[in-house]
Amino acid sequence: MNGSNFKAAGVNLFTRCPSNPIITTHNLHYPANSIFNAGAAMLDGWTYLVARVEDMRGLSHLTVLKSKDGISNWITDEKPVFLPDPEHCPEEMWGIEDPRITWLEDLKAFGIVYTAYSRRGPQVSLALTKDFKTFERKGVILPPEDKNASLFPVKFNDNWAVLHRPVAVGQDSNIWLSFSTDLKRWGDHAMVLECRRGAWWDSHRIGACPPPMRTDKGWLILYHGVRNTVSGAIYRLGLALLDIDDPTKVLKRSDEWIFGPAEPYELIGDVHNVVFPCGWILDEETGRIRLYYGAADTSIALATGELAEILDYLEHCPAPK
Ligand code: BMA
Repeated sequence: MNGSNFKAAGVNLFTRCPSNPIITTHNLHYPANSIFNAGAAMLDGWTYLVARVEDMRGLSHLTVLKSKDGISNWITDEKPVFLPDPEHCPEEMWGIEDPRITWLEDLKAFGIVYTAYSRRGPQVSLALTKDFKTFERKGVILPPEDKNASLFPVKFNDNWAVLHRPVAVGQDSNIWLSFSTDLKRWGDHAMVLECRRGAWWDSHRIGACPPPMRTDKGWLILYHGVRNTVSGAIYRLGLALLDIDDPTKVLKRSDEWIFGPAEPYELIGDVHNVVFPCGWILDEETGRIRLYYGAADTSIALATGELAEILDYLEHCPAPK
């Protein structure tokens, strides 16, 4: 295998939108510190983003934006529709963060898994919505410390499945998969992707990004990998492919990162050197993916890629040992 060719292919898989960052706090109707890490979905021909907004106290809530072309003319809710509710949900006391949205056909609703930042650390909560106006909280589904959850859109042998990233004290943090018949009680936990340690770009922590995308080659997984350096952490993105019937089986994993901080809005911000996608949308007709990512914990940016090229690249990646 010619590594340098694959690197070139990987680097070119996603192309940044020329008008990046496409969303900043200027899109909000109220003062805030930052808007970033947004889940994405299509509804009635509109692209919806559910974005994390950090207020001037440092606590985050979720706000909804929609756009016809998914790039410009965003219509932002006058007031945030999804605020933390620490009175009824004490686990949300330090805010709610990083939503990932999955259409759950069986329930005819979008499932949103998000980080509830509790006094005991981050944990994973679930809410359902049909219209991005009202949200039905389903409560905590995974206890602290856990985050970076994203739901599969379908059941496996009558079980829902979720990727998530529990933290083992004093150890690296890896991606796990858990199953549930009712979206409430989760079990059959299995680790699917592990940090590669040492000098690797994904040596310290890894976490699933947008929800798994069903393709004819398997479940396409985009994940962030963190490497700690003397000047801080670097968040980059890698790819994996899971078996379509048994997502505990990893078919492929990219050795190289395929996207990383390079532009000023990704290199410099509240947290430097971060690209952090929580949502992507596949246009079934064109095969083009729109990837929405938080840039340096400050703004929202967009990059596009071709599903066929991404799968072709993955086909040439090694199967994990
Ligand atoms: C992660 C999450 C993200 C954030 C990233 C970089 O742990 O908290 O929300 O974008 O760190 O700060």
